[in-house]
Amino acid sequence: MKLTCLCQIVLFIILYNSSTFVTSQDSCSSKLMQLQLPIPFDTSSLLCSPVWPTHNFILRYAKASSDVWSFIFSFPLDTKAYAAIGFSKDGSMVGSSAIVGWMPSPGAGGMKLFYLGGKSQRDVIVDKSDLYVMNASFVPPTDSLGYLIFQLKTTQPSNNLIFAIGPNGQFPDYPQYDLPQHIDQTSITINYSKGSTSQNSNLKLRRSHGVLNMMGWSILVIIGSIIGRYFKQWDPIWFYLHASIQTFGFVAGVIGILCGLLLSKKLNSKVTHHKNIAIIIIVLGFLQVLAIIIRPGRESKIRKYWNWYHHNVGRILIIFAILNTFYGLHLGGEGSKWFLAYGVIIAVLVIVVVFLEIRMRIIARREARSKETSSYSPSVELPY
Ligand code: HEM
Ligand SMILES: *[C@@H]1O[C@H](CO)[C@@H](O)[C@H](O)[C@H]1NC(C)=O
Ligand SMILES: CC(=O)N[C@H]1CO[C@H](CO)[C@@H](O)[C@@H]1O
Repeated sequence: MKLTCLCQIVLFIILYNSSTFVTSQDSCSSKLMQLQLPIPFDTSSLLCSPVWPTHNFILRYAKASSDVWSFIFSFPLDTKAYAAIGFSKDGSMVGSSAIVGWMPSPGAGGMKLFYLGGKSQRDVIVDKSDLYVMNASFVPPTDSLGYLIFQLKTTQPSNNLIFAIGPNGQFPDYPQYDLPQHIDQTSITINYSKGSTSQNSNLKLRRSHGVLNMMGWSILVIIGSIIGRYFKQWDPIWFYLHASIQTFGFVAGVIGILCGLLLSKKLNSKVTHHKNIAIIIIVLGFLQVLAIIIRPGRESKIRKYWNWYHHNVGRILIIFAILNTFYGLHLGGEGSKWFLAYGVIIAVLVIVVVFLEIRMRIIARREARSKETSSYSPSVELPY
């Protein structure tokens, strides 16, 4: 019993050591000794930062002169995937430029520049970039370690860096160099003077802005309206449901729009139409809240006009919300995944509304007919 245990430990140590021997991973504490080739710039003052620990991506860099920065980006090659480093304005992928390196087999590697114009493959364009890259080379000092060595001609490189790793065994091949979509990606902010990194905060803000608005104005408010229009027979539950869902949607939506305003301020971005529609939505939302507060009693004479007003303001709000959601997804350069997901949700809601509307009209007609035949019958009015 003890012996097998010991054997397992020995075996584990051997396996563990051999695997670390084979990978020979880079780290910020190890020197750049493995590089046989001469590096076309001074490496004595390079700072080092473990930019993406999950995949052991390491970045070394230094300011070479007033308008040249030197970089050595190292990553493990034993995963048989491409590795990419991108310089982004705001931390998002769309609109940035990336340097990609790969090695399908020992001795057969490549590096290319790509412009990331969108989140689908046809918008990722090879040999196009906003970066002024000089003295670039791809050096695999071992079969399991790759170095992208390059210089950027810029007074200050962006401190929003993005990284991506490709799917196993798929590479941008000659002659088209179509880049396969990554299986993992990250977006960080780096402080070049310290070498410290943090997760990109713009991205979190962007996500919150998108999700809150989509949930609030563009899904919850629609569900709340459906309950208000088609489930009045569940009195008074429908009212509590309607009021609480709309309040929830309104609060989420207001926070979402505030996130959006903060984001556009931080990024200094010109999203005039998106912003204007958002302001219309928030004004309509406040009008609805106001309408609830000052609503006349059910028996009041002006209640008819109030109903007309409340329902139509709600409809206009929903139309603007759906439009602005799709428009926002477009502005954010979101992939087809998001369009599809939101499109499916809207399609399902439309089908539900059509079904409920038909059902309601059939019931109303039936009751109107029975009213003609019998003298007393509760009147059912279509709530326009
Ligand atoms: C053909 C190539 C590429 C395709 C089709 C593609 C597609 C996508 C898609 C669909 C997303 C959204 C993923 C999600 O929300 O879960 C995304 C996000 C992201 N991608 Fe890519 N990508 C490509 C290349 C790259 C490269 C080369 C980099 C980095 C150098 C990169 C960095 C990022 C980052 C950081 C994100 C998250 C931030 C954001 O949403 O803007 N991508 N990509
Ligand atoms: C980076 O770190 C330095 C030193 O701590 C600090 O003075 C500087 O303000 C930081 N820069 C940014 C952009 O946070
Ligand atoms: C060492 C080396 O090759 N340096 C070159 C880097 O790129 C600039 C601009 O292309 C050249 O002027 C340097 O000679």
